[in-house]
Amino acid sequence: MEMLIVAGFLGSGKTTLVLSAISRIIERTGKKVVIIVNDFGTVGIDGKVMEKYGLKVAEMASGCICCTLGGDLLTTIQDIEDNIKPDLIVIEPTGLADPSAIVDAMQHYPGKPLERIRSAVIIDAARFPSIYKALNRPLTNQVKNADLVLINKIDAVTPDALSMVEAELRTMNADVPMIAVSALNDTNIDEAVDVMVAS
Ligand SMILES: Nc1nc2c(ncn2[C@@H]2O[C@H](COP(=O)(O)OP(=O)(O)OP(=O)(O)O)[C@@H](O)[C@H]2O)c(=O)[nH]1
Ligand SMILES: [Mg+2]
Repeated sequence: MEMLIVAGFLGSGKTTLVLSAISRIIERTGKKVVIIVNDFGTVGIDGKVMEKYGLKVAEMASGCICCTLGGDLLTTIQDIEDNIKPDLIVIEPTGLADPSAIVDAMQHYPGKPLERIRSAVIIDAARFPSIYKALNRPLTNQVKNADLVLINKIDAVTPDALSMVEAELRTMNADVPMIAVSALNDTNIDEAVDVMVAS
């Protein structure tokens, strides 16, 4: 079993991205996928959507995965492993969760050790200037520890603004793959999936 953590601040487009990427991931890899989200946010994921994609959704009712670290998350994952036996678990934590906290928590996972844990961090290009100011530290931590950075909502910013975002993010992590996408318009999602499923 592998894990993909899709992190990013509130409203950055995590759910939209997961929904647009997931059918491609399944098509590309033939994997059995489970998604864990801890709230459905502004984008409705209902049973019908899930059925269409052949997916199962486990919702963590009790708030932030990052705050309830340990017990809840590990139990949920163990439950999923025992009952569904997926090849891949996709986790969408709440906004402030640092993916590395989930990676750390998984050190204590009592089930079979995961083959791989990867994290993609979604950055909201449209709100980047204000997030950069107000949440610089958690933002920097997320970007530093990411395996993939997706700059989202490029449909909503000018090319100049996008270049500025890219330049700032590069100072936080010089080597990470960085892809500018629009989850809403399905722009560059194939490229993002390439990195997500790369072996
Ligand atoms: N313009 C634009 N809007 C987007 C894009 N991706 C997502 N959105 C919008 O941004 C809002 C938040 O998207 P979500 O996918 O719910 O974001 P989220 O990160 O899952 O949000 P939370 O789970 O509430 O933190 C919605 O209104 C989306 O339609 C994009 O690429 N471009
Ligand atoms: Mg969401």
